[in-house]
Amino acid sequence: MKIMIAGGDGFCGWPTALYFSEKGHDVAIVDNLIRREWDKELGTQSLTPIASMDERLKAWTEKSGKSIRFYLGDLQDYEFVEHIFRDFEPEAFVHYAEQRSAPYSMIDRQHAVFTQVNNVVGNLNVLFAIKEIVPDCHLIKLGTMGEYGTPNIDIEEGYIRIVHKGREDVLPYPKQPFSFYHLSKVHDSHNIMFTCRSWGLRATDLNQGVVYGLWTNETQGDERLVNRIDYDGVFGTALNRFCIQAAVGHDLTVYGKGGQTRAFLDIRDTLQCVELAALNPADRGEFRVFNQFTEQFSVLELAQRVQNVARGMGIEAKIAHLENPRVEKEEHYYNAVHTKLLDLGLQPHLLSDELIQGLIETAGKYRERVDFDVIRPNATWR
Ligand code: NAD
Ligand code: USQ
Repeated sequence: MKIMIAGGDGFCGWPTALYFSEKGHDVAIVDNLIRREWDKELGTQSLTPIASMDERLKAWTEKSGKSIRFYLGDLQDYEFVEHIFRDFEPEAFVHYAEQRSAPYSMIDRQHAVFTQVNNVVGNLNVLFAIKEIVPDCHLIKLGTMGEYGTPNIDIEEGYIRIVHKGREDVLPYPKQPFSFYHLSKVHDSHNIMFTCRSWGLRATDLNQGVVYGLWTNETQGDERLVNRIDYDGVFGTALNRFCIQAAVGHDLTVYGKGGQTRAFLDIRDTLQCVELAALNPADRGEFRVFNQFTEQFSVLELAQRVQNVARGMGIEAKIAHLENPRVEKEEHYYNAVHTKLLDLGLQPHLLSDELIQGLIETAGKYRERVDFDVIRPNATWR
């Protein structure tokens, strides 16, 4: 399959590109490398040192004998988007290329506007390019479980059957997103749904939970292929952050009570889910929604789990309940359906103590790269 991975320099995109390439697909990466600029803006860096895109691709060819094409450019630039679609003619377009940090989108007006313009305009350009150039191409779009918020009823996969005043319909599930970033994903979902209905495009919206882990088969064994992993207060995410904090002797930063429950998955399952979506495409005109996660945890549960594993390694990690910088429920009902990917054959890697220990060990190896000053959250929702 000819598959284009937009955002292929990022945390999910890089291992996805290698995974598909290893399986023999014809892979092209699209990225404007802006994620590396956001690191500079925030005065932080990936815990792991990451090679330049040129070095990464050279190392992959040396290791695998396979090559991956790279298109450097911004999805907000329609001339560029038109060019890559005409040149590569993808059968599937995996769209990871967005500003994905909720705290980044909440820094100030400028960051909120940037996030929504970058994400919504980039996605719209992709939709127009598919319509004009490769109408049969399957759009596999990364959405987020955070589009739904935390309603006091079960979360369904994209749609809910509603009976109202004696009439019945299946409607898009209500959205109560957590941040301007999460809102950008809702806007994307609406635009994609509209174009499936109006233009007959085929699309799968993968409402992904928080991704943890680092290692995948293809990113191991050569320093130049190592994936990025974020630990800072803006791009770092809950479980990975806690493991890195434990390794370097920082308190585990639980926000508020820590009863916030979210959906989680291992990065190896991200690759599996995207592959399952690609191998089982949506029909023309279909806007398909999968909830992409394997388990639910509260933030405090995860911190306690990391604390226990660390203790077994001789590390005493303290849990600090910081004042919550976000506006979110700290105790709430949460039960999200996630059967569609399992039905397609997903074999989950459930969270294990070994994985947590592995992350703590990796963080220990790179501990001199950790800057304590960027760990605490500073973007506030209020
Ligand atoms: P990331 O920031 O590591 O990677 C995103 C990549 O997209 C970066 O390499 C960046 O340079 C590129 N990019 C951003 N805007 C671009 C543009 N306009 N044009 C071209 N390239 C652009 O993010 P990630 O963690 O790999 O997340 C990938 C996707 O998955 C995002 O859409 C995110 O919303 C979604 N997601 C991530 C998680 C998670 O826990 N990491 C969870 C759920 C959903
Ligand atoms: N949290 C803490 N301590 C921390 C970091 C986070 O208590 O040190 C809490 C947050 O308050 C929140 C929860 O953990 O309640 C999750 O926060 P997060 O930073 O791990 O993840 P989030 O902001 O939700 O965003 C991440 C990705 C985003 C993706 C989303 C999936 O950055 O791209 O869309 O996970 S979801 O959460 O399902 O929306």
